[in-house]
Amino acid sequence: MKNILVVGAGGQIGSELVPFLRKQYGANNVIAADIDEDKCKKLSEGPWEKLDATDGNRFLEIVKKYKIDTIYNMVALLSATGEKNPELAWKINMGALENSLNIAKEHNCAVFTPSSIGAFGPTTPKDNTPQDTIMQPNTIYGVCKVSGELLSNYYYQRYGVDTRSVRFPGIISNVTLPGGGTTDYAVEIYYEAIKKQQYTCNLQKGTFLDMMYMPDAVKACVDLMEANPEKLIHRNSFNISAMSFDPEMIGDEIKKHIPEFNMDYNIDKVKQTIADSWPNSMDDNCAREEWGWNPQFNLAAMTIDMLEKIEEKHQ
Ligand code: AKB
Repeated sequence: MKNILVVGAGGQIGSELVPFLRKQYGANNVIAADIDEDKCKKLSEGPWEKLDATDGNRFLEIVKKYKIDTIYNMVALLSATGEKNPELAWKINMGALENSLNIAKEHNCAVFTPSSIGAFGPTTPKDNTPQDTIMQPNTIYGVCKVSGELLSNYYYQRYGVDTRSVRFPGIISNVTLPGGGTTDYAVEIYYEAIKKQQYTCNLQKGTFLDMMYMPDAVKACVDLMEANPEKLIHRNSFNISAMSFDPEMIGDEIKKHIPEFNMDYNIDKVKQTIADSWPNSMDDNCAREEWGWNPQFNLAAMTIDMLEKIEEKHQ
């Protein structure tokens, strides 16, 4: 049985990854850690700890206390927030990763860290973006993600740390809202559609980006960590995608269920520039071949589920 630590457990992915892991490995074997104590308390059906992941001593104390053998490092300032404070983004994103890797090296832990479509940049091929290609991002978030991929591969090759990672697209979910991401519109649109039947989108028509529904995202983390290491040619990091759409397509899909839904546009220049530098759609065949990546939700299935779940919460 594994002893798992999820750092950044209160975030958009962490808050759904923790319950998913607890179902699989038992509530007491999955420790939720976050800098925000209130967010930890929402995950109190198992052990939790307040942790600033950039504090190496406290991080180590928790790893020793629970005899941790697997770390899911979900700590990150997202792309748009990162541009507001690049120094802080580097400090948090790289600090949490460095601590995860160094502690893993000393205490023989496996490490999962998400990378992102943000690791790509304007010189990357945009359509069917290959697994191995040009990576010259021009956001601090992307710089951290590429550095993180390289550092994780280095720790695997040099010290034998079992590091694994995926390049997540925009993640759509209905439990915890994302904050400060470029792809956040694709979550907000569902809430506003239910509340006001109206949404003002901050990315323009024709901005195609890869996306994924949360149940596929949390399953991807665990499937990769459970994959046979002999089959892994890549490690940090695998392209994975479930769908690619632009704002108009998601709006049209919502209209099928809420005919009075109306959408207009007010472009956020920072987010639009970031989105324009990212792929339209990634090729995720390496993930499919090396560890069986196979997403279940497309835009139509996700839209039905999102609207149902948000509707339930509003009743
Ligand atoms: C963001 O928009 O910053 C994130 C991501 C795609 O990594 N959702």
